[in-house]
Amino acid sequence: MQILKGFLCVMMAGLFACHPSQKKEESTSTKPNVVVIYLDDLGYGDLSSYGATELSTPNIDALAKGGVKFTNAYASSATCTPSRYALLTGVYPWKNKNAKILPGTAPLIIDTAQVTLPKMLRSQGYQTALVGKWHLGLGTGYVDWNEPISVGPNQVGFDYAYYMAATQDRVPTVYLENGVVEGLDKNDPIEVDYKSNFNNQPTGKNNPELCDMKWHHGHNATIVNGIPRIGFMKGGEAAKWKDEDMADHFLAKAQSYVKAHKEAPFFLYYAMQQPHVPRTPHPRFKGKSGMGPRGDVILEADWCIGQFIKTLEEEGILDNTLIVFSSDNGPVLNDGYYDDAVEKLGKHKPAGKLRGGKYSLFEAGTRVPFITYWKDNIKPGVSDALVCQMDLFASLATLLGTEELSTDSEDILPALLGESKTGRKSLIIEATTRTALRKGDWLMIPPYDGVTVNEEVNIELGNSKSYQLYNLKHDIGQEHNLADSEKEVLADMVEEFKGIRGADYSKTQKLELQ
Ligand code: NG6
Ligand code: CA
Repeated sequence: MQILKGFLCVMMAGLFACHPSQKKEESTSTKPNVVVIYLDDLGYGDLSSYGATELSTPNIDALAKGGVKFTNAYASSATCTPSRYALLTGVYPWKNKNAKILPGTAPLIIDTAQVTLPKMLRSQGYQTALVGKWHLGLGTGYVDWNEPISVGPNQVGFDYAYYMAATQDRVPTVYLENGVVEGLDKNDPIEVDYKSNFNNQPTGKNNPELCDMKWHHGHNATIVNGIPRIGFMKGGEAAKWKDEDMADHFLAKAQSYVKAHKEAPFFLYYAMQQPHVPRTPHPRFKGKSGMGPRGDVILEADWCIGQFIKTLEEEGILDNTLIVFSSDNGPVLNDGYYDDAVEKLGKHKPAGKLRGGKYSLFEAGTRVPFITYWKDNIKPGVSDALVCQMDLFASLATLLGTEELSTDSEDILPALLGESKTGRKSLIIEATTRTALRKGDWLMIPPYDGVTVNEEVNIELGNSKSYQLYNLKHDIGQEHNLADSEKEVLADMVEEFKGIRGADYSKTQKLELQ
């Protein structure tokens, strides 16, 4: 169909104007490379291009200035695994009961038969790669870290994958390349367990004197590089990563990948680890933000992005590369370690004007920086179109002229290219299995019985025993619940929510609409 449309456009050129995104097909002789730069726990207010005054992020700001900066863009969830699941599959994460924060030993949660973003791109002639954080599970049950691991990223669409299994704060603290632990000494095998310790090895809980970084909550098991982690790990000494080098390490892998694959179109999912805990800036960045390690690693990430873009430029491929920048969920300060993130915050507001943070159904949980950049191909500007990371799948499929796929992903290509300010009409957002509906300017949160504040991280979760309804256009800080005064809007949204959530809707409801 798309090919036919393209053909007609060529035939009728000069007579009728084509739809702008169809014109794009003809004007771009080759398929653009696609790079998704995905940060971990970066908040809506953490970039100078998004209003931060206490931190300067010039390299990301340059993308925002030369591309489209979105102000109403969402990760599908307020935590990592579900957001990444949605990004890569185009499917709402609450449809998969396993799409929740995973331990390092969890099995792969993407079905190997499922269509995925990298598989779709591969079918269009792309080479596909992951560099960075995975956190979508590996293997089918028990994982032997000393043998090649199948299944993982390579079985769901990535030709090449260089990654950490879960998070920096979870064991195993090693890099994997295409399912094989890098640098492993076979005489020092790795064992990982999330329930019990190995032979009374030191832990954060029992041996605080061995920790260079102090844990606040969780994070009290095996100590690696002076940092207590989640989970127990034994062996694998030679393979362990150096936390302070991680940013440089992933950058070098991303750079060498693009240099080696620049001849054919490539898709690179560059999943950076900052500013997730433990925050371990390279010494070059230590103390540079005046805000402690959280600020320092944001500056480090910005520098890495600058270096990466320089590589695209030097290789002569920047103008044929579509870059999408975003974050997997909103910000958190104390996520389990004492690292001065709270104490040295000063006037900085990681969530900007938004309420809540990571783990929250309030806006700061899921509304994140989102930038599209494609030199000379995207009309720069600021867009308030409602978009979700999950929509990249259908939008890129349209860009490449393939058949539409039946997923939750919506084609918002004209918005992503800066040609239109129209995005989605509505979106379900999720925070640790609780869901809410965004529609137009409105956000409706159904009643949830749970605690209203997660005291450990000091973040409001968005729970209330009553319905909440906010007009985000006039009340971005979600201070005024209009559920009582805007009954029609509420009823309409509850109806739509029921339709989308189906049977799950009743399970999550504690109170009926009055
Ligand atoms: C939580 C961890 C938190 C972080 C998060 C995952 C504790 C107490 N907290 O369980 O530190 O690792 O999981 O973050 O262990 S995410 O960005 O990958 O979703
Ligand atoms: Ca995250």
